[in-house]
Amino acid sequence: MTQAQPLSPQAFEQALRAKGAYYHIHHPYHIAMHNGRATREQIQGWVANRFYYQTNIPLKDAAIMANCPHPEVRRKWVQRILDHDGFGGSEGGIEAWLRLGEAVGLKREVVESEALVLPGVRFAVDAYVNFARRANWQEAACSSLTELFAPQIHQARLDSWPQHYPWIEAEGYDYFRSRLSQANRDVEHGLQLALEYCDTVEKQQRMLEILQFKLDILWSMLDAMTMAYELKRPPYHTVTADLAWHKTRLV
Ligand code: AHQ
Repeated sequence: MTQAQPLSPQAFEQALRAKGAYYHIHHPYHIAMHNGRATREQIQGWVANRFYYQTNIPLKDAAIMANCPHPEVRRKWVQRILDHDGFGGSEGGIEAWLRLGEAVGLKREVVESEALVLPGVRFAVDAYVNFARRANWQEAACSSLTELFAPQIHQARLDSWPQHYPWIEAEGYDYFRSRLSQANRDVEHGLQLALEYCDTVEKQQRMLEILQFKLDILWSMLDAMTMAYELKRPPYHTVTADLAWHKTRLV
């Protein structure tokens, strides 16, 4: 039996891109938002829950930097933290997301409180941050490659939401616009790292599994939101109408 050979960089890139079939753009929650079938509560719930994902991206990226011994990589990677936290005169993506919250009718303090963050969303996001803390920096860096598919989803929102949801204030869309260029820049670096690092069959197969793990994170977040905001079955709904789940980071 001949030892399987690793895919060429071009073929491995195609294998990574083929994972786009599982991107959360295909999730029914996203399709409903795109087609104008989402209610105000479902949009608000999505914005309030995705805030937890956004605020954890800099923690994830800082964990990668903490594990990466190469200044030339860190010099590029640090930009991701600045994109979200802001720097100099630039407000950053987290502030832009809070403005998206206000644009969909949520008070800043309600979004910042994380009181609306569903347990399933918190678990999925925390799994991403904890993976970045424990995996080697190359694997953690390449887990961001779901962004191969992100420009399409941001553009889709910009193309469809304004006509479907005239009640959303236009300032709220700044975040999606900012990601169109930032995601493309991120992907260029992430893909270069992945194609350099994944030079064996084992590394290539493991990286495809890692990308599927990240796709599962994004899909599972929307599953939790579906239960709460579409099926009206938030955690403990048979016990109380209160937001009874835990709301703090415990480790
Ligand atoms: O707004 C998003 C973002 O800042 C990032 C960072 C990147 C990562 O490091 O994993 N992934 C990501 C994503 C963002 N937005 C998501 C969306 O649907 O709006 C897409 C998501 C991604 O594809 O991973």
